[in-house]
Order: sequence, then C-alpha cells, then structure tokens
Amino acid sequence: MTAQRPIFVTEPHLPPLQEFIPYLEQIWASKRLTNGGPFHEQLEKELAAYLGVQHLSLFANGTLALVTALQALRIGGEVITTPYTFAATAHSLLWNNIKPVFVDIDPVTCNLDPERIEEAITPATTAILPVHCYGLPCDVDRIQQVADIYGLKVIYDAAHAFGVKKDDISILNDGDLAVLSFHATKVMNTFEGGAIVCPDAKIKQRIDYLKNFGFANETTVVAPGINGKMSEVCAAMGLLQLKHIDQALAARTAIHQRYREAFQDIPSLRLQQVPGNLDWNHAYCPLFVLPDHPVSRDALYDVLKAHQIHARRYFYPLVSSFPMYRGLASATPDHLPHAHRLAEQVICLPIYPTLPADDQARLIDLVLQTAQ
Ligand code: T4K
Repeated sequence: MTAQRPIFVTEPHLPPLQEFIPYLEQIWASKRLTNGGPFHEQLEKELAAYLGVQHLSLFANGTLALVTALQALRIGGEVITTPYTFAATAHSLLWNNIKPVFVDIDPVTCNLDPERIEEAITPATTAILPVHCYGLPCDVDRIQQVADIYGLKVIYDAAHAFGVKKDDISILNDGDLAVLSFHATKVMNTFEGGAIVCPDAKIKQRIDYLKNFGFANETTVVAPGINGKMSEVCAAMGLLQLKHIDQALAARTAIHQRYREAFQDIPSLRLQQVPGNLDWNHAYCPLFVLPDHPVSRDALYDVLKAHQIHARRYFYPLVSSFPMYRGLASATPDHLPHAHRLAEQVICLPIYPTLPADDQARLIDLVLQTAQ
C-alpha cells in the first residue's frame, strides 16, 4: 500500500516563487527592510482600496494588532468577549491588564450573543470585543445598539473576516476598530501579519505611533508604544497575494460547495448557514457532529487522523477553560452552555485553494462512512 500524503486543515496560499523574486530584488537594491518602507505604504493603500475601508495600519501579526487596538482606544477595566475563539482574543486583554468577561454565543452563528451582553455589563465595562468567527459576521447592528446605550467601544476581532461583505459593504467598517490577521494559515497571508482597520486618519495616526514605540518623530515619543511593524518582505508578500486573492477566494468557494453537497442529506452533520446577502470568504469549514451521528466528533477526528487527514477542532477547548481564565465567574460552564456544546461538536475540515479534488473526495468518503 502506498503511503497517503498528509492533508492539513489548511495550507498557505503561495503564488509562484518566481513572481516573488522581483520584490526581493527591489528590497535588496533599496536596502529598505522595515519601518514603513515603500511596500508597506503601498500595501496599506492597496488593501484599503481592495477591502473598501477608509484606513488601515499594518502590523507584524494579528495579536499585536489586537493588543494595540485596545491601547489606542485606552480600553481598561472589563471587556465583554466570546469564549469561542482563538487564544489571542482573550490574551490581548490580559496583556493590557483588562479583565475578560465571557458571554455565551449564539448557537447558530457561533458569534457573541448580543442578547446576553447587557446582563454582563458592570460599571467597570469599557468595551465589547466580539469575533467574526470563521469569517461569518456578528450581529453588528444589535451589538452597536447595546454599545451606544452604555457608551462602550466595540473592537471586532476580524482575524477570519478578510474580504467579507454584507450587502456589498465590508464588515470591517463596523465597530470602532477591526483587527485582521494575515498569518500563514489565513485567507490572505503575509507569512505573519495583521492590520487594524480604522475609520479616520486621526486614529490611524495614533495607531501608527503606537506600533513604532510611540515615536511621533525622531526626538518625540508620545506613548509607550510597542514594536508592531510589518517588514518589507511581509508587505511584498501581501502585494503579491493580493494579485491572486480573487482566484483563491473562488477556489475556496468551490471546495466549500463540494462539502455542502456531500453532507446536505445527513441530518446529523451540520454546516454553517450562510445568509444570502453575504459575500463570505470560506475561511474555514466547520462541521458540527450532532449527538445522533453514529460516531462522536472525536471518533471522526481520529478516523481522519488515522488516514493522515489533520482536521482541527477550532475552537476546542474553549478559551474560558484555559488555566488563566477558568477562575473567572464568567468562565463557568453553566454560564456558557452553547459555547461548550459547540466546542464539543465542531471539527474544521481542510479548506485551502490548492486542496486537490481527489484528496477532498477521499476525505468526504471517510466522513460519509461514519454516517452509516
Ligand atoms: N484572533 C483570532 C480569532 C484568531 O483565529 C487568530 C489566529 C488571532 C486572533 C491571532 O492572529 P495572529 O497573531 O496569528 O496573526 C493557527 C494560527 O497560528 C493562528 O493564526 C490562527 N488564529 C489559528 C486559528 O490557527 P494553530 O496553532 O492551529 O496553527 P498550526 O501551526 O497548528 O497550523 C495549522 C495547520 O496549518 C498545520 O497543521 C499545517 C498548516 N500550516 C501551518 C503553518 C504555520 C502550514 O501548512 N504552513 C504553515 O506555515 O494556530
């Protein structure tokens, strides 16, 4: 029997190497490696235009962008957030000495349940940090309504939401700020990278200071900033990726459609519902293995793994059960029933533009076999 090649949950989208060489030659010739070089400036402009947003500040990664977004708006005290996310969301709060307050998710969208936010607000609450989980938008109108009533800021962790539009408008425009990730595993990657999307030039200026140690000019430091800058090599990768992004998104859509067709008649397997007015990026393919499925989620995970298919249980275990959070009153499982249930049911299937059709067919067969 020939060994099967491993399939991972994702694979970075890499345009042909020869297309990257001219960028490297330019960097070598100019000797400009970082600190707001020409590729950095160009990528900020091209991304803002592509995404349909006013301003955007590039970062070395999404986590530093989250930490800095909280700094930029001077958020402190308590922040309401979701437990159903990657570690970085809540960690960005701890790095700012902010207490996370976990609120349960909507069982259909996997996003922060807006109807549960009000009961979590205390005099110490300063902001809401929701996540557009898997790139599917939060109920932004309802969240903004609650934020307006209580005078709270809203920062969206939009790490998964590159290019997502609702009614043709980017969801990155919602809230006070939105944070993107361009990590290797993301829809759009700059090796490592991230960005803060912001509505006006003044706040972008402050964010730009903060990501460069707080330097306003050679001799003036206006804030205790951090080093969050994106390098020229990463920015060049971003420019190249942008040239191929529409094809990459189309390939993801086709792969997702094949999954949808394969599992549509199996009531014990649920894929996310996607509203008709949404231009989704198919960043992930979460499949929920319901209790009446003949095998459990973990058994399915093991079956796939035995065949060299490395699906991932994003987001299990829940962030709220990590040792640094589980002592919080808001982290008790009784308080977060939907998040706990979905974390036990979810398995994210491989999805990336170059996933070979025969590998996907093999994977689908294995999943279907568990339904018999
Ligand atoms: N907020 C949210 C909601 C997030 O999901 C994330 C990151 C952030 C904030 C923070 O953004 P960044 O600071 O990362 O920019 C991965 C990613 O590292 C992480 O970026 C992502 N979310 C998270 C959901 O997934 P891991 O620990 O699962 O990564 P890893 O190394 O196990 O990679 C998964 C698979 O991808 C591997 O099995 C193989 C493949 N892979 C991975 C890398 C790194 C490759 O083929 N090539 C590669 O270079 O966290």
